[in-house]
Amino acid sequence: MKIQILKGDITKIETEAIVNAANSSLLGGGGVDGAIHRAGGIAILDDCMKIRSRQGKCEVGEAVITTAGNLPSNYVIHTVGPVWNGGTKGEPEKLHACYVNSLKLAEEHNIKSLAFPNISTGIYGYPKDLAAKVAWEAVNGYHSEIIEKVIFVCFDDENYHLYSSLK
Ligand code: AR6
Repeated sequence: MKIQILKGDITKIETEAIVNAANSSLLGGGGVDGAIHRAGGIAILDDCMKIRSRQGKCEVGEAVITTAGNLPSNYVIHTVGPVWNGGTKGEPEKLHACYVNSLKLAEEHNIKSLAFPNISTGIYGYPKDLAAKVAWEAVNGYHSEIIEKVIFVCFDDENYHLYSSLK
């Protein structure tokens, strides 16, 4: 599995799937979630609502998959990161689970390439340096026969520099 680091907007990335840093409602929000729903259009929300009526909300650390609507990718994997609450409320384990469960779901759909945003490091307030380590360990430590490429898409300079120094 090749790991790449890019600086940019995840809605422009052409991997088979992109990952969304969603919230448990799955009904959209700000940050990267807002950008993905805006660029992908109503088809994403329609799929999210179907998932809601099937299983209810999405728990922290879990992941679900929808169409990508008008985006260049085929799928959006929505995962719910933890809100930072000092670091002793299971935040690292939950963040790790976001990455691993997204990778598992990608494999189930035979997805060979996917792109992650820096989950929880915006509105949810997870310290960027700690989140980058968790993300890197989770993805780098995951061995897949199916996934060929993972891109970490960093939107801000701080995350881009942190990821670049981890690699
Ligand atoms: N492409 C890539 N990364 C982005 C983009 C983009 N277009 N826009 C922002 N980021 P956040 P969270 C980065 O706040 O902390 C939403 O309202 C941003 O710089 O989007 O997991 C949800 O509905 C940051 O590094 O997600 C939830 O309620 C990273 O994406 C809540 O925010 C994550 O920031 C989730 O909070």
